[in-house]
Amino acid sequence: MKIAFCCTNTKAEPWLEAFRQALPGVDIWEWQAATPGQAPKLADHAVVWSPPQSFIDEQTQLQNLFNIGAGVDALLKLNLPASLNIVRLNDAGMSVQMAEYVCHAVIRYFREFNHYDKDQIEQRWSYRKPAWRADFPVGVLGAGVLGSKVAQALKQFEFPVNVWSRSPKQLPGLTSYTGLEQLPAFLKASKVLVNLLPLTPDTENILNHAHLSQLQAGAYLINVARGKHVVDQDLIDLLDQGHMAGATLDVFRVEPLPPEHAFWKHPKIVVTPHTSARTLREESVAQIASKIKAVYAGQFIEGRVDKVRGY
Ligand code: NDP
Ligand code: OXD
Repeated sequence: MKIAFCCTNTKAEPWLEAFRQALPGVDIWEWQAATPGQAPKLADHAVVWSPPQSFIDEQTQLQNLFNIGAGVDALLKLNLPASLNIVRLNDAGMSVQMAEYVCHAVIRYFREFNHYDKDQIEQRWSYRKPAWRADFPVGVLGAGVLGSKVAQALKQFEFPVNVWSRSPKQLPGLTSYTGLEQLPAFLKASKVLVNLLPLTPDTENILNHAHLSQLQAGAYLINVARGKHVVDQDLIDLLDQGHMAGATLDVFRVEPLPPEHAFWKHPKIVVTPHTSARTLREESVAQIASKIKAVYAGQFIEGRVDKVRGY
C-alpha cells in the first residue's frame, strides 16, 4: 500500500512516523513535485490538507484522498477525477474542542465577563444584574458532527437551543429547523448565532445583512466554520448600528487575517486564529488508518464526501 502525504503548512515527519506505526509495512512519503523528465512515484491513497492542483494532476492512481480536517471546501475547488473519493475527518477529537470554544464564547457574553475584565483593570468591585437564560436562545447553523455536539453542550447550560440543517433532526431538548423555508423562523427564534455549516455554494455569504438582521436584538455571532460564510462589511454595519452586540470570529476570508482588517481592532469583535478545533495528530492518524484498513476489507467507511452536495 502506497500513501502520499501532501499537507500544506504541516510538518510531515511526525505524521509519517505515526502512520508507519499505525499501518506497519506501509510505504508513505511526503510528496514533492517530480523534477521534469523524472517519472513520479504514484500512490494508492493520499493524506492531504489543501494540496495543489499539480499534486492531483500528477497522482493519477489515487483511490482516496483522506483530508486531515472536517471541511473539504479547499479540496472541492480542485479539478478532481470523478472516480476519486474524498474522505473527511469525523470528529477525531474536534467536537469537544469546538464545544469548549463555543460554550466559552456564549457564556462570556451571557455573563458579561468582558465587563469584569475592564472592571479589574480599574479595580472596580461592581456586580452585573443576572440575565435570564430564556432571553438567550442560541441558534446553531449546521447540526452535523460538530454542530450537534455543540448544541448538546449548550443545552447542558440550560440555554434554549435551536438547530438549522438541510434534513430534519430529532435531538432531545433542541428545536430543529430545516431548509431555507424555515431559516427566517430559526433566525427570529435566536439571539446568539453559532455557525457550523460547511462552506458550499449554498452557504457562502449566508451571514449577510438580510439574515443577521433577523436575529433578536442584542444578537451575537460566533463563527467557527469558514470566513466566506460572512459578509464582513454587513457584520460591521450591524455591530456599529447596534442591532448586534458582538462577535467572536475564529475563521476569516483571508487567513492569517491581514493586519489592516477592521476586525482586529473592532471593540465588539473577538478574534482568534482558526484554533477553535485543532486537528489532533494521534486521533486523526488512528481514524484514517482504521478507514484505510476498512477500505481493504471492503467495509463501509464514515465520512465519504458527497461531491455534488459539497460536504
Ligand atoms: P458535517 O458535514 O458533519 O455537518 C454539516 C451540517 O451542516 C449538517 O447538519 C448539514 O445538514 C448542514 N448543512 C449543510 N449544508 C446546508 C444547507 N445548505 N442548509 C442547511 N444546512 C446545511 O460537518 P462538521 O460538523 O464536521 O463540520 C462543519 C464545518 O466546521 C466544516 O465544514 C468546517 O468548515 C468547519 N470546521 C472548522 C474548524 C475550526 O477550527 N474553525 C474545525 C473543524 C471544522 P444535514 O445534517 O441535513 O446534512
Ligand atoms: C477543519 C478545519 O475543517 O480545521 O477541520 O477548519
